[in-house]
Amino acid sequence: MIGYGFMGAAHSHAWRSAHRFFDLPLHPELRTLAGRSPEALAEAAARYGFAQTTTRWQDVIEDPEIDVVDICTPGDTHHEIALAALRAGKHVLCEKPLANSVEECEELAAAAEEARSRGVRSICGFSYRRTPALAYARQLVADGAIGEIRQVRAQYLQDWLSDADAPMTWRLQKDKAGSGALGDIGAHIIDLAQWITGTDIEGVSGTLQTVVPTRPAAGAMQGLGGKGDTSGERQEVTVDDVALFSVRFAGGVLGSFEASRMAQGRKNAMRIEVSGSQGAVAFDFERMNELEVYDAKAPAGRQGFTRVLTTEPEHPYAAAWWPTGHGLGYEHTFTHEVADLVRAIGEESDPSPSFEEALQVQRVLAAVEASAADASRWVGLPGRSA
Ligand code: SOE
Repeated sequence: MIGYGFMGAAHSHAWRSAHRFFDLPLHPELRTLAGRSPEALAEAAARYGFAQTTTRWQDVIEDPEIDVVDICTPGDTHHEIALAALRAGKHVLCEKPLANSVEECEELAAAAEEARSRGVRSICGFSYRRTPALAYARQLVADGAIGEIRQVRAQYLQDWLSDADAPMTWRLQKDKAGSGALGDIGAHIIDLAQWITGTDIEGVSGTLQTVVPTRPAAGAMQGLGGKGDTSGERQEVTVDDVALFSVRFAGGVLGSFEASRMAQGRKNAMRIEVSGSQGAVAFDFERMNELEVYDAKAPAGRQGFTRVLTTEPEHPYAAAWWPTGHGLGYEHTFTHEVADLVRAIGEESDPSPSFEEALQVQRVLAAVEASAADASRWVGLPGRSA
């Protein structure tokens, strides 16, 4: 594994636990953790259960004992590491977004396709696909339970940047992260909307805003957010805080999307609602063990969204865990991701989302940025500037 921050912790937990809950053809062993700071690395490796550490990620690629490389670093490093891993014949799990540009993603998708012919598997970490309620929503939509899809609404709302003095982090630097709320969390809802509806987005119109243009250069990050040192230097934020965009799916269905890390009170409100001709499904990650299902055919007077608890053996992934009604958490989505990848490696099948699917997400991100850069599309009201 390369990287040991928030995602490193989530992924390690998944690698440790997947085969203890799911029947998998192979059992992972955590061999090497790579990162930059030797002290932090040693502590993380001990905590996460890795046998050894290195400050050279290339050591992981060169080690013949290593079968899988898991990339948990900022986006600007994904392209180089993933390419090297695929070329060396390692299976790859790469965090989202796959890379920081369409060109890099195209190269990675082509390399993954070539590696596939050598039996090498790759997957991009859009982990929310493995939320039981969302996997169930996809099943319902595919089974025709809501009829023909008419409209999609998606939001990913967080508030960890609401405090203007929250400190600078790599997630606020374009050269490291590629974009802001758009690529960090908007990418998740783009992937989910396409996956749940089974339809690609083919056109967008969007706008981006950086609400807080500078932040304290130093400070104590507490997971996400935290408090910056207001007595010292402030650094420029080079990404968006808020992304709003409309999309058109292939076939003409419209969708509205919002990604924000400024949405006070919304901690991890990743929401998606799909309206169809016969009903609807609606989800909010802050209530991740529930899916709201609406049946338009219900008798008049008994209509309304039904709260389905997706903790039952009938729901995707849930049977591997706890007895009826005992819910799951954020970390389980990663465990499911790893379980699916390990099964695919053992069974020689292709896991998803593939790098090709991640490339399609990147194309949507790039299209939103291109649209947002073209201010001429804004129409001012009479006497007002757009
Ligand atoms: C930060 O906004 C973040 O950690 C994202 O990078 C993750 O992809 C998401 O799962 C939680 O929020």
